Amino acid sequence: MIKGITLVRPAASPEAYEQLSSFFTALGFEPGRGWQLDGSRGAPFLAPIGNLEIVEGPLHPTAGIFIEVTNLDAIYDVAKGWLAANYAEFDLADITETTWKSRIFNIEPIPGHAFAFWAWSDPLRGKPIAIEGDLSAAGITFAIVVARWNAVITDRLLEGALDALYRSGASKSDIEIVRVPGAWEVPSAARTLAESHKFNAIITLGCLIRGETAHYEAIYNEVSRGIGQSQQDTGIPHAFGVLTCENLEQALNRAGIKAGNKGFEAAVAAIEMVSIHRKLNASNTLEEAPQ
Ligand code: DLZ
Repeated sequence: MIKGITLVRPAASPEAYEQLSSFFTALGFEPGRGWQLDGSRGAPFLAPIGNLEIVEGPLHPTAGIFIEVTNLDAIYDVAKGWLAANYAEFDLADITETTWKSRIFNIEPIPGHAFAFWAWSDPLRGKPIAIEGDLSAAGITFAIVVARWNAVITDRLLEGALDALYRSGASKSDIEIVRVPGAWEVPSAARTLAESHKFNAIITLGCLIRGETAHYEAIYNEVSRGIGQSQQDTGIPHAFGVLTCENLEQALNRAGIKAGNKGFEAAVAAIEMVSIHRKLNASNTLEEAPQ
């Protein structure tokens, strides 16, 4: 599965590194998790959508980096302000029309690093038709509640959940794992963690097997109700990773043997829901803001 694309721009000096970082921060890019290793360092800047485009025929005169924005004039003003703050003299060409129904401007914040910023002229063109969550877990805090009952299954669910979180950029220090005796205890631990407001999302993991649990229905109903209620009452996303299976074979299949790993899926859902909550809250705030 292709997950993302990273364009690497080597900075020729520490000053170039700092200046480019300052430029992209000023433009409102979301910073990613930086790194430092063996004399190298990296400062990632995240964009919600990326793609790799193969082009034949004449190319636009700038660099290969095209950054699509929603409000080109605002970005132009910020970019111009950044140049003015960093250089006594600078050259910034006006925004121009392209042949592909959009507007564009080129900028070289430091020599050798050229970027093109552009936006569709038709404001509805290229706009996503739905709000969707991003799958970056960087900067998100998670609590995972995992039942010890049927540990052969729940350990695999936990492994799957951690795999999803780490591969999506979560930090070890942002993940709290809480083990409870059985599925029955999952909702109360989940609720306590949610009410602590230390976590952006709760991931619940457990496994109920009908063949071995006479009061399976009673436990299942209460567990799902309790987790749902904690989510509703606290407003914090709770991902549901409690398996309800007919037998052990079915449980193993859902814990990574054949039918995916439901722990992994629950963790991905948690990441996505945190992002959706943030986007919905941001758009509500914008709508409520005075004009
Ligand atoms: C008691 C019990 C039974 C019979 N089966 C399961 C199960 O399949 N999965 C599970 O997670 N927990 C089970 N439990 C334990 C209860 O969830 C609970 O931990 C105990 O009843 C103690 O409150």
